[in-house]
Amino acid sequence: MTIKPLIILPDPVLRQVSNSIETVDDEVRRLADDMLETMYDAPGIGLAAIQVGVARRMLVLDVSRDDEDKTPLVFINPEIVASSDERSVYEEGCLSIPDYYAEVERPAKITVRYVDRDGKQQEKEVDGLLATCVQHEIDHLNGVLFIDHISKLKREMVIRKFTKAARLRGSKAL
Ligand code: GNR
Ligand code: NI
Repeated sequence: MTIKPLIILPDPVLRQVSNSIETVDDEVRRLADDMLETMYDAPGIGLAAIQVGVARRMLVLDVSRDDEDKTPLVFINPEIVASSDERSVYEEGCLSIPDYYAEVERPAKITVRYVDRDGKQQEKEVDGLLATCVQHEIDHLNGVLFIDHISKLKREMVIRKFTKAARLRGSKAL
């Protein structure tokens, strides 16, 4: 297993729309394992393939608490097939936008249809932090970031700050 480098804002790769996965083969399962290792190392509670530069529709999640057993989840070609009218607000962060957090409102409960790592179609109703996280990750598969759900002023401030930081990194030839 391999920890892969994370793609950071404002890298345009994060705006790519990812491609559906035709068959769940060993290569796809290896990518899932690498993504889980990368997510646990970060540490984070979710990761979309595009965050490690792979434009394929797969995400991994683990929202278990530190005092609970690990619960790694792999969703391939996930689709939201139902959303509650009830909303919930969470303070979100993103491994591709390090150290920036903001409140985002999303449906509190969703039903997600996906293919699992054995290639079997599944459907799951999720709520709480897991529902927020699945929606955050599916956004990534569509080139959408959580800062797209906050005010334009805040979003432009964040993008400006990360663009400046990327320029500095470049000039130091790291
Ligand atoms: O680690 C993460 N934490 C988080 C917290 C609240 C809402 C969403 C997330 S996802 C994030 C990891 C990440 O960037 N996934 O794309
Ligand atoms: Ni993210």
